[in-house]
Parts: sequence; structure tokens; C-alpha cells
Amino acid sequence: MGLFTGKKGIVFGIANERSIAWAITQQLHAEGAEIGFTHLPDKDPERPKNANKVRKLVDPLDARFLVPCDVQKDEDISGAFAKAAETWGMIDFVVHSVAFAPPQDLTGPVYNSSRAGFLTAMDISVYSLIAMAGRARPMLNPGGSLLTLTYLGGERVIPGYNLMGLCKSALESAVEYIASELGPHGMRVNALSAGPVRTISASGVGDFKKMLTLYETFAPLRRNISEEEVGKTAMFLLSDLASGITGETLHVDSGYHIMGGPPLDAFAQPPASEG
Ligand code: 0WD
Repeated sequence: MGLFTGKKGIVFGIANERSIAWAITQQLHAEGAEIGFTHLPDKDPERPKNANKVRKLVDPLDARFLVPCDVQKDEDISGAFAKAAETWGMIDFVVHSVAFAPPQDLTGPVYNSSRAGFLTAMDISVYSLIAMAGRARPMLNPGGSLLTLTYLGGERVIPGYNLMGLCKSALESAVEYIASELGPHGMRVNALSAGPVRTISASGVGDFKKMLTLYETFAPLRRNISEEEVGKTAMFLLSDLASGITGETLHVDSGYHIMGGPPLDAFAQPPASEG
């Protein structure tokens, strides 16, 4: 019997096999979860590239459903939860692994962000969690939980993270407020703050090789994290093992976030990725 045997939920945010949502899905599935998925709607229904990419991944996991969902559309979010209600009635978990900022606004400087870019980034990256929490509440079983993905750039300035840093600050604040509102109903919501994972989204926020070097040099564990580690911790936070944890931002980053300066041995030898 797995930790998620008999549990049901929705995963938002698989774009391809590198997506963090996919790493989380694999762990949930291994523990026996029944999962329904969404994909970004395709512009040309004749050539459903997004749908096909996600379907190829989730079909072998016995996906209970796969529906299009643009989180900028209320009716799409409602549609995904309606599909879950129709499939199961009640659910136990929701994974929110969605973020976006228009590239021209993401590259910074923050003070040059356009109003439209700011609103789009906040809408897709923050409001979407709020919208999902509202729809999940009436259909979450007691003990049910929500999880979102965040990054250290929401707590401190990470050069290059720019506008997305503002979004992650707001997202983490939303997690705290929603946790306080859902808590009395026995429901939880947490954020997982991941170290760098090479995905499509990550390619928009700077030089990945430099990030790797930084983590290998500065992080207490002297390495970056793996997608599998992110997936396992996400599964833990969503599971009953974490029944006493809510409103938390848990870092899966080899301890990078605790450092206030470089370790004394930082530049004694070249990091592994440069060796
Ligand atoms: O290093 C990283 N990759 C980190 C990512 C470190 C720490 C946190 N994160 C966060 C991201 O900010 C995001 O919140 O993890 C979450 C997932 O990101 P990911 O797995 O790195 O990125 P990706 O595989 O691109 O998935 C994000 C997906 C989109 O992918 P694309 O590449 O198509 O933009 O968010 C989805 C989409 O599938 N997405 C949307 N879904 C519904 N409606 C929308 C939308 N409007 N826009 C983007």
C-alpha cells in the first residue's frame, strides 16, 4: 500500500518531461495516487502539440483525465475542477506548478516592467493559485492539501530573476493567507522552494551553468538538487506524513538559502561542473 493509495488529485503545469510537475507526478504515482492532468491549450486544434506531449507522458500512468487549461481563464480553471468532480466527487490534492512572465519584462530591469507584463505575470503565476484554492476548497477531503512551487528569488534578490521574484513573494504570501483560511477546515497549503532545475521556464531566467556553479560552490551540500529530490519532497508535503505542516515554504536547495556569504573553501578548487 502506498502513501497515496485511494487518493485523488489534479496536477497543473506539465509542459514536457523536464517539468517539475512531471517529477512530482512520478512520485505521486509511485505511491498509488489517481491523477488527472491539464495542459496548456493548443493554438491550432489541428496540431495539438501541447496536448500530445503531455498525453504521451501521462497515459502510461493511467491518467484519469487530461483537459486543456489556460489559468488566465476562469472558465478553464472551473472546467478542470468540474472534470475532477465528475470523475471522483471529492479530491485530496492539487499541484500548482505554473508560472510565466513575458520575456521582455522578465529580462529586467524590474523598474522597466510594463503594466501589462506585470499583470500577466501576477495573473498566471500568483492569481492562478488563489483561483485554484477557491475551487478546491468545497471538494477537498479533510486532510487534503495544495502545493505550489516557488524560488528563493521571492525572498531575496537573485540577479536575473527580476519580475518573477515579485511574483514569488506574492505567491508565498498567498500561501500563508490561504493556509490560515483553509486550516480550520483541516486543509493545508504549502510552497516548495526548489533549487535550479533545467526546464523550459528556467531557460528564461538566466545562465543555467552559472547557477549550477553557484550551488556547487556555495550550498552546504556543495551540489545542486535533482528533480527527483524535488518530486519526493513535494509528495511528502502533499501526503499525510506532513499533516502538521501548512503555510510553509520548504527549501529543497541543498541548503543554499541559509548562506549569508561564500564558504571559506569556496574558491580553493574549481567546482565539479567546471572541472
Ligand atoms: O529551476 C526551476 N526550473 C525552478 C522552477 C526553480 C524553482 C521554482 N520553479 C517553479 C517555476 O517558477 C514554476 O512555478 O516551478 C514551477 C514549474 O516550473 P518548471 O517545471 O521549471 O517549468 P515548465 O516545465 O516550463 O512548466 C511551467 C508551466 C508552463 O510551461 P511553458 O514552458 O509552456 O510556459 O507552466 C504552465 C505551462 O505548462 N503555464 C500555464 N499553464 C496554464 N495556463 C500557463 C497558463 N496561462 N502559462 C504557463
